[in-house]
Amino acid sequence: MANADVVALLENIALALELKQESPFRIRAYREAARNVAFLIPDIRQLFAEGKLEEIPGVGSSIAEKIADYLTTGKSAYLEAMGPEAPAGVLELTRIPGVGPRRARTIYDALNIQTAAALAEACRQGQIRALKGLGAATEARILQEIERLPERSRRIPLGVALPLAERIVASLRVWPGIDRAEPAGSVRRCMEMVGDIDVLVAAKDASVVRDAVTRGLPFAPELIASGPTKMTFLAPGAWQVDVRVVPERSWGAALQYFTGSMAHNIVLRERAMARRLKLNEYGLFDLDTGASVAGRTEAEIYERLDLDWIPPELREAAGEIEAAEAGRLPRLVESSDVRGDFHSHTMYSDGEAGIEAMARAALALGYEFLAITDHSPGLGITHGLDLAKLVRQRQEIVALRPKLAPFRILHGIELEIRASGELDFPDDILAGFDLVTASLHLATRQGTERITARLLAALAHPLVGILNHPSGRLLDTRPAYDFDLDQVIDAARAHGKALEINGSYLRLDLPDSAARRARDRGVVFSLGSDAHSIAGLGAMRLAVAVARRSLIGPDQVLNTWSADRRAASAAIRQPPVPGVSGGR
Ligand code: DGT
Ligand code: CA
Ligand code: CA
Ligand code: ZN
Repeated sequence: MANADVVALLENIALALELKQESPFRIRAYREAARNVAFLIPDIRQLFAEGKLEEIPGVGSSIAEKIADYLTTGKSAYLEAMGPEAPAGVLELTRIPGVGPRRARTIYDALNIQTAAALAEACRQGQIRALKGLGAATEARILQEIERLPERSRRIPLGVALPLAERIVASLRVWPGIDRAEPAGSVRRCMEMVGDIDVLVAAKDASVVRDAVTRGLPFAPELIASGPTKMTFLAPGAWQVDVRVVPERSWGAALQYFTGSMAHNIVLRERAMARRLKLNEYGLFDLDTGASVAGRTEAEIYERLDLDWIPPELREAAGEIEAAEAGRLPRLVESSDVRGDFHSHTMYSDGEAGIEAMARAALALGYEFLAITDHSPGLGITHGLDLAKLVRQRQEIVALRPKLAPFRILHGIELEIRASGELDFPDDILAGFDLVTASLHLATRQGTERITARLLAALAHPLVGILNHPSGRLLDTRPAYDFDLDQVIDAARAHGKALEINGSYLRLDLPDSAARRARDRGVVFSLGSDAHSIAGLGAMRLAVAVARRSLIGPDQVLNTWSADRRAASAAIRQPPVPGVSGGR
């Protein structure tokens, strides 16, 4: 598996750089590239052959060069030049959330532990708490994370599963003899992590579908099982795909059934029984006569059960059926409501594209505006905007505006909330931005009170409008920091500030459960792609998906508001600061 080997190479380089205490910016770049390669759909050797390595998100010319060297020679001159490689065991241990390279090294050096299983055993015996810089609480957390490892590695992030599912159905739809193809299961429900990718196909003949799967996909699938109504294959990345074949007349019933969730379906089946009807994947039938009463479309099934059609994102038996019965399902925000993006990066910090390219890409998406929010310097010396870069960026944006009008480029900033709770720029500089968004990336283990206080201080600051990725969790790899969500929600509400729903497929933050809580308390949200490249702007749809699962309607989403309404909001409007003239 070339992709997995390249992931290991990039992780090894990151680890070597980290042990040498190199620039955090470079280390992070390798780590992000490794993650993106891990989630890559095509075979990386093919991309290399086509000269397309730099199209992988997070892979610039310098990382592409290292990958090319490795794919050509089977080894890495760059890695070898850094001296003897860290033992494989150290890298293995760093895969455990909460175990960084330093800790891995300490544990390896002291106890010669090289595997997660051996580390779990050492935790149980209380050997880890005795090591320098660790302790009983850390030991317990490490053990807990190791126990959750098998479950983690099996599931697929939505940001990988959704585009993959869509590529598959797009290829199947155009195959002769295939009438319809749609994603189903948890992908269609937009769960943040999915177990596998379910695809439903309507065709007269299952052998046609088998041909389409083996010959019509943009990659070579590894067929695991193939029967008359169901096929299972692995896509590159070893992601499992289930394809089910149904006749056209059962399409709606099958789509409803295979979308789930199981809990939602059970309630629906009981509802059918109460009406002397039987619901299954073939249709909705009269119990007495056996006659079919619905099944071609999903809508007619819900209608026949006296329900409004329920958006798939809500089908979790969590109150949606009662709401559909009462005609009270809320209108959910849609991608087409979104007028712009509040979170994006350019080459001025760690993005890959320039301002104009990003803005033109946003324009091509039909947006009215794009906020450029590069990092403030606190995240790493070479990384963020120093004052000189800030001035150049402002000049470039001001010069671009007339070229792109009426499209609007907002000069924003992703401002670090420092470990002390101070913000990374003084007020007179902040006052010059069109939009100030604040993030907490550093010192994330201070404990509930201090972390919460830092978040509250940022929300209370009159010049800060949006709190980015408020929980700090990384999907499947790092838990949220320890903070008081309810206090953050209340503060956002009280100050009229927005909480972000960050669509980066590595984050999805706020997560749906937390966003739902904030939604119920009337908070306004900003949706952000956190794009670091042109393609990254596409992550907006994941933010929309999380918002929909959280029952959020357009009225609670800043991105859907008119320019006048946006400008009047405390999340964007800059109150005048005495003695300072704003840059707008
Ligand atoms: P996942 O894959 O674990 O993220 O979750 P799902 O919901 O996609 O589950 P999956 O792939 O096992 O099945 C897809 C849908 O098919 C599921 O949501 C409901 C339906 N389904 C599958 N097996 C059964 C079953 O035995 N009974 C019922 N009622 N529904 C089923
Ligand atoms: Ca599934
Ligand atoms: Ca499945
Ligand atoms: Zn960002």
